[in-house]
Amino acid sequence: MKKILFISLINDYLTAEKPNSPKGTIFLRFPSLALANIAALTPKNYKIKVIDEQISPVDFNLNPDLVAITVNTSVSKRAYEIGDIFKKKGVKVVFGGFHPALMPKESLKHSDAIIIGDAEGSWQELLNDFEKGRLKSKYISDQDISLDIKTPKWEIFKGFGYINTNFVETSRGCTHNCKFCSTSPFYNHKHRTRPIKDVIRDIKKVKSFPKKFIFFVDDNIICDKKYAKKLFKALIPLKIIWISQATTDIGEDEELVKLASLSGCGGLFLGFDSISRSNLIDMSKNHNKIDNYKKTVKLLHKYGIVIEAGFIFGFDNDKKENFKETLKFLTETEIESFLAMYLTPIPGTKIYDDYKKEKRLLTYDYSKYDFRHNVIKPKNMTPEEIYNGINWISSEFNSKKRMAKRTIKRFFYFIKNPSIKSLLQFIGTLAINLAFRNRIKNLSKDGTFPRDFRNI
Ligand code: B12
Repeated sequence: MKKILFISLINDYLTAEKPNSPKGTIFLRFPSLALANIAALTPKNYKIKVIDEQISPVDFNLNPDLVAITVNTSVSKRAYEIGDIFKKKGVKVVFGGFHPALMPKESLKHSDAIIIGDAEGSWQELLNDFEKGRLKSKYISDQDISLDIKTPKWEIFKGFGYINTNFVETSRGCTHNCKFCSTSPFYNHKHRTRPIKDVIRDIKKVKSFPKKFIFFVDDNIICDKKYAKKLFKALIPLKIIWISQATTDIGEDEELVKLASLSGCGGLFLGFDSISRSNLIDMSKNHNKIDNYKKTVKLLHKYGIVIEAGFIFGFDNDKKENFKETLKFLTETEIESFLAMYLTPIPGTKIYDDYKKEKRLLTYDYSKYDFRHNVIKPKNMTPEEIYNGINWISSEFNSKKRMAKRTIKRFFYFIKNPSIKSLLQFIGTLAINLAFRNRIKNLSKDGTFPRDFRNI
């Protein structure tokens, strides 16, 4: 029986939480759905062993026949190290995920084969070739095939102690073309949806408690609004509570928001990204209409949906003043949670090429390309100013006073509208706010939240 070693890695930022082990770190550990999917595609005559470096480091004394690693940009450096060591030992190494697809040449220097795109459709072919000793260097999956996905094999993570493995996909990709996003080029700017009956099948098979709580990992769950409405209608009888990610144009369609809420949507991560129109135009983020931002938040709140707002800083039109204006927007709209990220040109995207050409990249160390380090020279700020600005806005938003106000508001919402969903929203808001505060408290002592640009 051939042995395959599946590996999922952890980026520098998350690893940084380990040594001091702030309370709650365990809640931030999530399993790799990619590996659970690939395991479901692997024939029974293979023995699978899984290592997740969030839990234990790779054991190089293991002697697998094949090593398969899922690789995003910020973990690519570690993937290369591991690939090199196993290759030296004569073990075949395969990479899949965003980074090898976007940077194939570089990735192949540290692996024997890469899969570009979905594992579905290519993994079986790769294993056949491997058995015959004829591994090709590239396997490219067809982005036009329907999303006929098997139920993920969550059993491979037995004993790993993840709090929640209730991850389900309803679609892949996104048709928008925001210049800084790597999802769009990875999926050839296409969006594919799964048959709704398969989504329901997978929801019914999730393993973690509470089984009614689902994370839809789609990049943009409302990318195809017609499909989303059909899906939400079909979810209503299941009485689940779910969270996901969506674009801000959800606020332009009240019926969609209402159906999302009725189907159990408790919270959405929304990429507002900037409150500067010129930044959004520069980044081709045309679906974000600043004039509608407040209306969108109001509408989601009307239907009891909690918001995590994602904002990116470092765009060419960003000035120091943007931090204050953004905080004003967050305060006025009473958004529950906020994530500030550094503009990060992901290798393999157009914006990366532009920054490289303009000599505005401060480092080529991809472990810093995790949206938590500043890796660019901003146009209208110094690296120090952007660092201080992100620290300031994160600390202000997570001040004791603001945090208390937000959680008390959710508590009264729960009292007025008692339900499991509103209770979970209250607990969720409290937990996410405490987690952010905890990070700031624990990590800012050595300047690690957000990571000090001087460390790079
Ligand atoms: C869930 C999620 C997380 C979870 C991760 C859980 C985990 N252990 O994997 C959490 C919240 C922890 C997380 C953290 C981060 N994330 Co995240 N995350 C996602 C999200 C929303 C879904 C990922 C997912 O499960 N997709 C479904 C699976 C099935 O798809 P997949 O992983 O792409 O795998 C398919 C193919 O790529 C391929 N494949 C993948 N790996 C392999 C390996 C082999 C061997 C083979 C054959 C095939 C193969 O086959 C799979 C299909 O079956 C995506 C957005 C998205 N929709 O993709 C962002 C995304 C992956 N995350 C991203 C980022 C930036 C991060 C963070 C750096 C954020 C941060 N600042 O901390 C960290 C990095 C975490 C790390 N491991 O180091 C970016 C990655 C960009 C990039 N180019 O690297 C994405 C694309 C978001 C975005 N739009 O920018 N994330």
